[in-house]
Formats: sequence, C-alpha cells, structure tokens
Amino acid sequence: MSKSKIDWKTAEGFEDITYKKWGKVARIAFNRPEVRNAFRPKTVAELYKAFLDAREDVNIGVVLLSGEGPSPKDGGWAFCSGGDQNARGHQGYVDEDGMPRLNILEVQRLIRFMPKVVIAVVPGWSVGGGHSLHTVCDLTLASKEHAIFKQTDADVTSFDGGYGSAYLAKMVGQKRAREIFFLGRNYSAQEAFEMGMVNAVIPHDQLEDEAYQWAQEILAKSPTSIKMLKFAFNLTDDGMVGQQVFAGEATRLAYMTDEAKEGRNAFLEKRKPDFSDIKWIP
Ligand code: S0N
Repeated sequence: MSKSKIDWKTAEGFEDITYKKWGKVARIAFNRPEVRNAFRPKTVAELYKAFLDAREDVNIGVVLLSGEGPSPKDGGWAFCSGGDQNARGHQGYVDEDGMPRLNILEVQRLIRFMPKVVIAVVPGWSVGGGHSLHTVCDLTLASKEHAIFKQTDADVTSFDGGYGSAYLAKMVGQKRAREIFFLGRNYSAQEAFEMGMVNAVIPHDQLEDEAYQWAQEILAKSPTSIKMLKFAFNLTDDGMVGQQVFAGEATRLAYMTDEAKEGRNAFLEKRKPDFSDIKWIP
C-alpha cells in the first residue's frame, strides 16, 4: 500500500495525541514533539480514551502507536520519552487538577489486554516509560535512521518494575534486560532488532507505509484466531489475570454452542436442561 492510499480520518478533541482511523487500522500518536513526546497525565488520559475507542470499535483490528514529529525546535524524532519530568510531583505526575497519577500503567494494561494487535511504530527516541510502552505492544517496527532505545528509569528514580523490565527480560533475556536498565545506554534500531525487541528495521520514509502493510497482513487473518493467540501468548506471564482473559474468550466461544443455548433456554423455560443429544467429543 503506498502512502498516498492511506487516507487517515482524524478524530477531533485531542491535543496531546493524534487519533486517526483508516479502514480497519487505528493510529494513535503522541503529539508533543517539542518534549520528545513525553507524557503528562492529560496525554495519558487522551491515550486511554483513544485506545478504549479502538478497543470498542468492531471495525478496528490493528492499532498503530507512534509519535508525531519532527520537533519544531531541532528536527529530532521521538516515539516517546516517558513521563514528563516537569509534571512529576511528589507522588506521581500532576496536571491542572492537582492529582498525582501513574495512569500510564492503565494504558499499558489496556494495550496488553485488548483483543486486537497493537504495533509500536518507533520513528525516534523510545525512552523511559516510552520504552516500556513499546515493550508492552505486540510488535515493534523501528526507523532505521532515527530510532534509539534507551532506559533512563534508574537515572530519574522512576522505575517500571512491571512489563517494562520483567517482560522485557522475557523478550531479550535476563542479562540484556539488566544491561539496558543498569547502564542506560543508547541502542540503535538494528541493535534492538538483534536483541529481539524489534520486529523490523525500516527506512524512516517508509516506516508508516510499512506499518500499515503489516496491519493489512494481520487483518487478512481470522480475527478470533489472532485474539486467542494474543491472549495465549500473554497467559503464562499474566498469572490468574491472563487465565481470566483467555478463559473469558473461551466462555464466549462456548456461548455459541447448541449446549449453551439449551442451558440458557432451559433456565428461561423453567425446566431441567437436556444435554442428552450433545456428543462428548474426545
Ligand atoms: C529522550 C532524550 C534521550 C532525548 O535527548 P536529546 O535528543 O538530546 O533531546 P533533549 O535536548 O534532551 O530534549 C529535547 C527537549 O525535550 C525535553 N524532554 C525530553 N524528554 C523529556 C521528558 N521525559 N520530560 C520532560 N521534558 C523532556 C528536554 O527537556 C528538551 O527541552 P528543552 O528544549 O526545553 O531543553 C532525553 O531528552 C532524555 O533523556 N529525556 C528524559 C527521559 C526520561 O528520563 N524519562 C522519564 C523516565 N521515567 C518514566 O518515564 C517513568 C514513567 C512512569 O510513569 C512509570 C511510573 C511507574 C511505573 C512505570 C512507569 C513507566 O511507564 O515506565
């Protein structure tokens, strides 16, 4: 698909992010390039709203998460540089309402548990909480020229002890994950690819088109299979919640059987259910 054929329709009402849809693909992007797309609580609230909309929209199957750019100040590119250090207060990140929040973790969970594929499309810096976000996405595509992966959590005493570190270690191995967090070095897209935390390194001017193409390939598959596979991949790392999410979808599939209809009908008709015709298929 050439870029000219992607005719994004932009949703109104967002300031810190952009939210667009075209066909069965949604695109959500940080829109604070002057601070390397750092997030404040307002940014996170908008992210949550957009992700929830994409989750609920039955026409959407794949979500691209990216960052707008380049920066009007210096031309730099960013996916996200994590929590906005200007908004960080004593107990969390603080907006005009004065409430300290760590609401990015709610967005992480929404990405993790949504029954759709989320692809991190990384055009530049992916740092701190921004690094955690690419980690929690299902796939990561990175700009060959501009993407840089870096964990500054131990520099600013704002550490992600959840998916950002522990799940990263499942992806790149314990030694590498500890190196990423303990040393806080910069890693190119190619180095991140070789470590196993990036799926493809793509020339910058083709990144968006290529991400859209990856989405099209996924969208050609069976939606139920993709959803069940995502939850199956998650299950072992998500404990009882992983089991709950997977099992919920199994229950939904069971609802579609004749025996489920008989169980419901028998209750509504105030009689005992008759499962005698149902085969015990091995
Ligand atoms: C991204 C970096 C490496 C880019 O360096 P570069 O290219 O040299 O640009 P700079 O000149 O440094 O930056 C350009 C302008 O952007 C501002 N800026 C950049 N990042 C931030 C930021 N995070 N907050 C506020 N402003 C930022 C710069 O100040 C500069 O502005 P001007 O032009 O006015 O000087 C480099 O910028 C960098 O290292 N940035 C900081 C990265 C960082 O430490 N982020 C925070 C890490 N921690 C988290 O994100 C935790 C988040 C969280 O909420 C959390 C909490 C609990 C559990 C989990 C999490 C989680 O999700 O991780």
